[in-house]
Amino acid sequence: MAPRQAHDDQGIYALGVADLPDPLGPPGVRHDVVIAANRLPVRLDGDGGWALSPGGLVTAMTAVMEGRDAVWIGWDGGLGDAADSAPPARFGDMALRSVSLSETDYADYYEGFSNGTLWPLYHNGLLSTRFRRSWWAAYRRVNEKFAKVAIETTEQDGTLWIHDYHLQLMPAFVREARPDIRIGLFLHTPFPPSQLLMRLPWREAITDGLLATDVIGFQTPTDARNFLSLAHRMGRTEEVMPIDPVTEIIVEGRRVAVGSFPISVDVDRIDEMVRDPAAREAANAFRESLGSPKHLLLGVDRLDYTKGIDARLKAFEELLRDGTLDPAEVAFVQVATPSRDDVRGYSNTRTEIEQLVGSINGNYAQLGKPVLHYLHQSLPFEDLVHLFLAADVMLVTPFEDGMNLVAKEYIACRTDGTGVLVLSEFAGTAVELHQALLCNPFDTAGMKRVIETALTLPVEEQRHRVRAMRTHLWANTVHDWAEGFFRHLDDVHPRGQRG
Ligand code: GDG
Repeated sequence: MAPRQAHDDQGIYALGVADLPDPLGPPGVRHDVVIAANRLPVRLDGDGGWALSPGGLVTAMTAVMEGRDAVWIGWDGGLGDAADSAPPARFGDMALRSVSLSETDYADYYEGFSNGTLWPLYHNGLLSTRFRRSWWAAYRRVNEKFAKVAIETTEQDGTLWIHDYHLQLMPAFVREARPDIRIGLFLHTPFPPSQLLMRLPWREAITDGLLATDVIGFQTPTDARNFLSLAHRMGRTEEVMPIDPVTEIIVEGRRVAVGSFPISVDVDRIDEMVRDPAAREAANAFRESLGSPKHLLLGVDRLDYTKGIDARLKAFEELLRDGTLDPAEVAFVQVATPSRDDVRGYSNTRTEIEQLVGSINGNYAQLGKPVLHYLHQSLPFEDLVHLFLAADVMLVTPFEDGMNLVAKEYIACRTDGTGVLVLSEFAGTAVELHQALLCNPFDTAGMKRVIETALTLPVEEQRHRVRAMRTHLWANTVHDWAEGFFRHLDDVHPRGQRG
């Protein structure tokens, strides 16, 4: 098959395979299930060892890969050939294969195209989106690099599950060289309306990259519809067959399934942690250490401008200012996990948030008793569980979020049925957890009213809502999510059918 050509505003980019290795690549250890994501799931801890990284993708995938013959391909976080940063060959059940990045790759592919172009564009252009041709060239180059490793690592008729917006061209490179591989891609971010995506000078190549998969998974039906509308506008869909819950399209005579596969959490693991009596004791001790406030509010997010941390702090500040909240009765804990520190825009977000924290405590704390406890740190997951157990009200207020696992983790921790989840309408989670108190993070007055309602919600009403959300979570776990995805791959591209 001739390499597909994709236009951009500077000419033609060939998504060809001229430089790719022979179909099965050089001999080596091959795996049945290959995960590809920008980063390996581990990072150096402070003591020179390796630990699991925080973040939604890692949390979900480590849960579902337990006990499988899987390898994870990703960047190890080092630049150039720094041997001291080489990750172990295995971590837990999973083999690791690193992809190395040069400083230019990092600046142009990661900071540039992935986080300066795609991340803001896919979050409705929240921070100004920049389009640079050198970033695009690096994005292509690094996607090709990942593809080469996947081609070498995946066994005949094996499964390659690619994750997220960093690697949307990778399927096209892999498909050209290894049509036997069953390729799935799951996008953890939202997928924007085609009207917004059409601004991207390389929209054809991104569309074709995604269409080279067998299954493309999105977080919500809206994201899937947005992609289908783009593919239609690009004239790529030969036939469209809605087969609930996916839509199958025919692309160059090949079936591709496009659907919504809402990601979830490992509820049984969380339940086990919560039912340990030591967890309840830790939560109580934590609450006492804050002076046993009448109301404890909590926010847990990666420090990212999409998460709406500033919006919720402004609402909290106004509630204190207008006397609705009494600083003697309330405590707010905000964990803002360090993230993408060196990407443009993130340090401004951090500065803004920290100024708000200073101003709120400056005005409303008492000596030795802050009203707002702010941690710019990554905590062990056990500590997060204790916080979820201790908090009366969980504030999840992103401006735009693919899903938001924190909201689901909070509900999974509330074994006694109490607690209130205040949830942005613009998180994918809001499509599923209807019993949360929904808010619009762009509307400060509205958000204040919702927080007030949350603080006065009768316990019976809390239980009614939390129980309904727990029932939904137990019927839709992270394992169900992964199995659903694999099932569709088996259906669209049965093992051994091509190649
Ligand atoms: C993307 C999409 C989508 C957070 N701080 C710490 C920590 N975490 C864990 C949480 C949770 C995860 O990280 C964050 O979940 P989010 O859903 O907010 O995810 P993002 O990182 O934005 O990632 C998002 C997700 O992918 C999954 O598809 O939901 O929409 O943007 O699990 O508990 N974990 C630990 N320490 C921390 O300080 N251990």
